[in-house]
Amino acid sequence: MRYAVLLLAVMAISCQKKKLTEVVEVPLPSETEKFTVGNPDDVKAQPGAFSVQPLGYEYDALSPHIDARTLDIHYSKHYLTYTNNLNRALEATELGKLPIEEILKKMDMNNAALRNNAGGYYNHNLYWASMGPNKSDAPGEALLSAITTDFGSFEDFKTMFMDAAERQFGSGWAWLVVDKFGKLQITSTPNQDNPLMPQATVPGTPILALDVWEHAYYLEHQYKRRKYIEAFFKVIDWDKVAQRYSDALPSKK
Ligand code: MN3
Repeated sequence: MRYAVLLLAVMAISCQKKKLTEVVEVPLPSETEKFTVGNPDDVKAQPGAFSVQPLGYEYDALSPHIDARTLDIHYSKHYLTYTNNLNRALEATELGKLPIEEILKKMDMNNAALRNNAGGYYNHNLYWASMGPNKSDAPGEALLSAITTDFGSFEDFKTMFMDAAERQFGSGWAWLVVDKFGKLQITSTPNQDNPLMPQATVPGTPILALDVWEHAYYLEHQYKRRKYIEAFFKVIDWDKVAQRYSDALPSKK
């Protein structure tokens, strides 16, 4: 009898063990699990001072250089969150009536919520508008001529920009800006800072923006940031960059 009780106890314990093992062995999502690409037009910010800027192309339009899944998550999750948090940070202030560029120029750099989210909103707007499916390989005449004057050649510019993007430590951005003299400069900034903010190392009007946060490339390229930067160069919309260059020249202001 005592033996039977002991046997039951052993069975109960082994049963318990098996159950625990089963709980641990939850199958991980399969590598081949389908990701359904969404529609960028469905992304809407909560009511507030700023709306999401239309992406201007489908999530798969930049594929294979920028993959659809990365672009979908980047736009519909990360960017939407910056937009909603910016609106929240502007509640109960008068700042929301200003254009985003003016908010950035007046930034109180100690206001972390506004700094991160106003930067995150503006930077992504320019990033989306730096890319497009109808890209040309190089800028048109006026911008190409300025690039040649200020960097030596288009290839030199490309190398310098790619290096700045690659060397930005941790999360941040690489920029092509027009400074107050109308000269082109390359710079990079940490986190969601940008060249419009007070205390920028290289202040100026951004005309080309590259997001080098890991969320911009990790699914496709993992740690290989350089591969992502090379892919970005294949989808730059140089016509739009050239238009911003023209608008940013001091003579136009
Ligand atoms: Mn980003």
